[in-house]
Amino acid sequence: MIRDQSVAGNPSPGGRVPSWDLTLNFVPIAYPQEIPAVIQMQAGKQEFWRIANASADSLLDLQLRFDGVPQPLQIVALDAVPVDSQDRANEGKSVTTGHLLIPTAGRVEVIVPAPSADVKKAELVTRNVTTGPDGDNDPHRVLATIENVSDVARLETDDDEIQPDAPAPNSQPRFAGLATAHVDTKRSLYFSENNPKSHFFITVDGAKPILFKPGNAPAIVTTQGSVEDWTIQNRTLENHEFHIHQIHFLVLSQDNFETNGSPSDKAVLGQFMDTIQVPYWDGNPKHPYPSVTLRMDFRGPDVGNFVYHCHIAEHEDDGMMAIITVLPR
Ligand SMILES: [Cu+2]
Repeated sequence: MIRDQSVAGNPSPGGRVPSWDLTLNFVPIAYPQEIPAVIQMQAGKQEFWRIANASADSLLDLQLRFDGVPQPLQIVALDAVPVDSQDRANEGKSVTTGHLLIPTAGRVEVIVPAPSADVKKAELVTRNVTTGPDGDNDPHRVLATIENVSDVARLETDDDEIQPDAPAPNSQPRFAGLATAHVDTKRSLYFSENNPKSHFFITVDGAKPILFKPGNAPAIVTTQGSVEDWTIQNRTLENHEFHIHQIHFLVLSQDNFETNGSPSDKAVLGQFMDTIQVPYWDGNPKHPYPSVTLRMDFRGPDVGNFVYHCHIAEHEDDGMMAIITVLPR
């Protein structure tokens, strides 16, 4: 569980001073010493890790390094949904990556190898995340060092006891056929800020940007059963993390990321998530805004009013949130 907290002594921003200190399972990794947590593992074993970025504002780019060499992270699930098995078309195929960006509120489940006995330095790190000219400083940090132990003192689980839940009779798998479903509506939304940046907005293109208030009228009204494609642009000079309550979306594309200096994240393409980063625009008027296109699935049981927002707490608290109404079928 990775969280964040104020940096002690209020150092001036920039350089390698982070905007926020991180904690790993409540072990503070505090600037300037930044003493990492310790994870004990048994050589030759693999472990299942469930990781949450429960920080308010910090973005993570996790990597496991043995003597400096990135190790494979076998992603089993993103945002609590198993990868590549949502339609039950195939069985539990993991997605392997060398590192993974986890937005604020993002969750990932991974299988990781333990270091062998001859590894001298094994570390779980968050790599530097470039958040844009107006963004926070999320520098490289070692979150944990991994200690090789012969006997891990912990609750061991007997694999034989793990039984998958049987599907309910006649149940439709969540997200079934979403990739090929009829799309009822396409919408464009965008993140923006006023200048100097103290107000933050998420707006349906063409509408007037307004700060979030709980009593606002819904910005979007749709009907249960519908499938919609939303393109969400970032028109600001810092990263934002799009999140919607109640539903997941299928990640269709990530556009103009590289043009503006951010990598797109191939591990999440085609997966079902509820939180995704839209990286910063570099301010060059010749560069199109970075955007993601997401297939929104309103075919489930959830109706009524709920919200979508940037999950960087400072941004949502300063207005970057809006209401959607899903009318009953
Ligand atoms: Cu934001």
